Amino acid sequence: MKILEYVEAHEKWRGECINLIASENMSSKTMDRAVCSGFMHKYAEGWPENRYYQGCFYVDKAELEGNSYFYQLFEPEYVDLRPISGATANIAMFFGLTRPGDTLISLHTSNGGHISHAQFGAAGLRGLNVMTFPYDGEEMNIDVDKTCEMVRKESPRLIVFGASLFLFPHPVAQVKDAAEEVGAVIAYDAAHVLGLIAGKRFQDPFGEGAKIVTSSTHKTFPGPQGGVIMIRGLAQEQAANFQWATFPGVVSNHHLHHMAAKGITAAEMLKYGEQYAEQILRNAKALAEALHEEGFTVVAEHKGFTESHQVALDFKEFIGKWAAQTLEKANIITNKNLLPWDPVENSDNPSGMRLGTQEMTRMGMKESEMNYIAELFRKVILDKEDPESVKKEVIEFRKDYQNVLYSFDQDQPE
Ligand code: DSN
Repeated sequence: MKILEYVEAHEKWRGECINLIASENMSSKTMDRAVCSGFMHKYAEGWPENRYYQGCFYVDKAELEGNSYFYQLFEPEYVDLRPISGATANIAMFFGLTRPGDTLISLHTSNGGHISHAQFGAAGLRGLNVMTFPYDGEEMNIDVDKTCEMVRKESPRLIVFGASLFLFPHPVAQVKDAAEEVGAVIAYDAAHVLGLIAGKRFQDPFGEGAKIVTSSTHKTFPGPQGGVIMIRGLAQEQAANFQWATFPGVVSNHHLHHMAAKGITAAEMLKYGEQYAEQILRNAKALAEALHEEGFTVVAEHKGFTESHQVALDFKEFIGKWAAQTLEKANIITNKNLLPWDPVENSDNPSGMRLGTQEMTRMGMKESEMNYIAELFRKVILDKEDPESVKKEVIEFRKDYQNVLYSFDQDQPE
């Protein structure tokens, strides 16, 4: 049996890599302790202090305390840490708030929308009629006027903001009036930007008009793989349907170890979130500017490239796959990405690449390190240097960034 060897080899290799996948992060040792704990293999169906199983005395305390940190960070009226992924949270939302045949407006996957919002994903499985936001590729954002027109004409049940390619805040506040006129509920999938919202450095979805925020918990919010649902201002009947849809609808037993870890991460974000989010954004700007200086086409130059953790590169030819694979040989981990102007049939080999600074920021990198990373990109992609020789530089460089910052680890002895 070699599985443990593979796990250990993976940890060693990825610890020697520059990771720029925008949907990943590193957990603190404090959080790891909760994940690899006795909570992992126990049952607690139901609500804290109202369970279907005995033996939940400490689980209840952990869940209530974890919830309290989410209340402090995001100020919802109700929080539920039980969804086991962001997609599960979205499925609960679709079952709780819509019926088959209802119309949903969400972002097309070509424009960076998430698969769970798509006709071919969870929304379609619920039988929804999925319409997609009119999108402005130049602005890399939803077209407000055309969207308001669409909302007034189509009377959707649900409008879902949020994206996987997410450079700029979405126009939640600008669409709110049109949504209210037709009785549509605004939801916001914060998966990519939950940590930035926790750090008060992105938009405020509830303040701008969303009544539901769903999210995964392991991207800019550096928790365990998992999901969360929060609601504020939803009608009582809708809120009750929604809670039912979560449990017993799409979750039977939630993953107690991940629930505890989400709470620990929220406590870390209460203490360090603002500093962390600020540095993520500074690093994203610095990386975008440095890549531009090195000769790359960075998307949305006229808008300052980015206001999130992400940077998008446009190679101007269909080399996204080659670029990602070649960078991997140099121990630089990225993902190819479809850009709004790419033909959908090129999704396997698009012209773009999406980068995220959240993980390397958590490992202690700042603006000067972003400049160095841009140089490495130039060597591998533009100068076509041997990736194996760049890899040696990356391994050496990465040795100085091995501790998880903005976390309780820094408060504790090794
Ligand atoms: N597919 C993930 C991403 O990388 O953005 C979101 O679930």
